Amino acid sequence: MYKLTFSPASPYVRKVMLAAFRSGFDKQLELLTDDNDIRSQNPLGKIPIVEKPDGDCLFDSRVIIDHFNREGGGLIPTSGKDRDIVLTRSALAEGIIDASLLVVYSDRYAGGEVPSKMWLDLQIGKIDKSLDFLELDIVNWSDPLGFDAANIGLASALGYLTFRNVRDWKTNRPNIQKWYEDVALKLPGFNETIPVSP
Ligand SMILES: N[C@@H](CCC(=O)N[C@@H](CS)C(=O)NCC(=O)O)C(=O)O
Repeated sequence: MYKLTFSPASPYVRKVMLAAFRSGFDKQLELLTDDNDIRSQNPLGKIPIVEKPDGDCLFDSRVIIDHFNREGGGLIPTSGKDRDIVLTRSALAEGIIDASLLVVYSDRYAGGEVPSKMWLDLQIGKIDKSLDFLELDIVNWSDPLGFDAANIGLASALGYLTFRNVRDWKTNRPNIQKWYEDVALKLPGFNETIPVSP
């Protein structure tokens, strides 16, 4: 079995779980909810971490997804332009998640102070520009692998924006909305991984 540090709110954990569904690892995934030895394996203190059946630990979400892809396939093309495209789109989705988390953390870790508006504006600006870019680009996201790592990353990013109420990404973005509705219906594991508060 693969052991995964689980949090039902984490968009990075969600990415890993969706990748597990896509590459056939979901049946081999044991979800660990309590603090445990595996967490101490990442000195950065971040989740997700996966312990493989051989006892080795992997972090972060990109590394875990790369592992699932090598062992199960279906997430990242092996070579060529398609690989570059999927990895670049995945990086964009990851950047939206990173900026969203920084917005959430700027409040959570402000220690009672008012979070820096300059910092929040910087992060929100990254999210908005990415969404505007995607509204035009998403129509090109043909997906020969069927829900690759980029699609999974974006599904997780948009779900998190809504869950934490970071940004309204739907208004005036019909192309993203249409893509998301399709993903919500067809992406394996989508419903099982909808974020909830722990
Ligand atoms: N780049 C990492 C980011 C992971 C991350 O930031 N996870 C959050 C949970 S959603 C976390 O553990 N935060 C605690 C912290 O930053 O100390 C990945 O892709 O796995």
